[in-house]
Amino acid sequence: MSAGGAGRSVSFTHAICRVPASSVVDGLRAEDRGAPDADAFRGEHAAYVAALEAAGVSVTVLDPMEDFPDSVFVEDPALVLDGVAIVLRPGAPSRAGEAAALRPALERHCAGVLDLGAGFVDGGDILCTDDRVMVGLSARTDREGVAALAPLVARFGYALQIVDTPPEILHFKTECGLLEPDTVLATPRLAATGCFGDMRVIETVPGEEAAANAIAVNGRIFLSAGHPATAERLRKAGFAVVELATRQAALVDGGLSCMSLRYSLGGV
Ligand code: CIR
Repeated sequence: MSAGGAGRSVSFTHAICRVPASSVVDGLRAEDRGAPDADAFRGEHAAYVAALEAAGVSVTVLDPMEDFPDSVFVEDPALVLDGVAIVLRPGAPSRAGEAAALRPALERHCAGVLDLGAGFVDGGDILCTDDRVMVGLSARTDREGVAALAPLVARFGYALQIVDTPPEILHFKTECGLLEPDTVLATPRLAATGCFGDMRVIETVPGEEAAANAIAVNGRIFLSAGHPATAERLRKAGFAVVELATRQAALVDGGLSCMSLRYSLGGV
């Protein structure tokens, strides 16, 4: 039997994605290693959408938004819990408008829409288990935002845990991803902080830290391609690994979790 389990943190009926805009060449990045190629990015994105569909997810693919170079990273302006969207307040000024721009789609496709009232929170700083919402404080997510988020997640029966993201990491989930409701993949650096408590932690293999931003979807683990030793480690642990190219997304500090809002309708 393969690992993967079931539960609201790893089982999804629906997802929302957005096609990369041509303006993604101007996407934010901590270090300039060259601009992504927009056509190649769209190719990687199409393969990502196809992988979600192959895992049984019904995917809504939104049109590109040229005004927002980073809008392909649809995870950051919203969080969906039990089918209900929470419109967040992204911490990068160039991304703030993505939240309002995404709202109509959330109204159309989710079971309800709530709003974060204050502060800043990026979805990339949020990792949900079945019973806990872990939020990493970062350059994009502040205490005021987390305080505003706390009563919203409580409505859905989640406890909220605040985590200090190491300062050199963009988002908390840049260096971790949920594999099963009680198991994470994490870099040794993030695991060493002790933030995962009694969860089972599988570490990325040294030199393959960029593999950490994996996602679990209906019994499959989507893993960034080009990290063979970590893929092997996961397969040996019983996970069904699907490797997906993220070369273009990585040039603008993006990965697998960022490119979809995954959720369930109808009480999975
Ligand atoms: C940014 O800096 O906001 C984008 N270039 C990358 C966002 C990646 N999102 C994520 O990790 N959730």
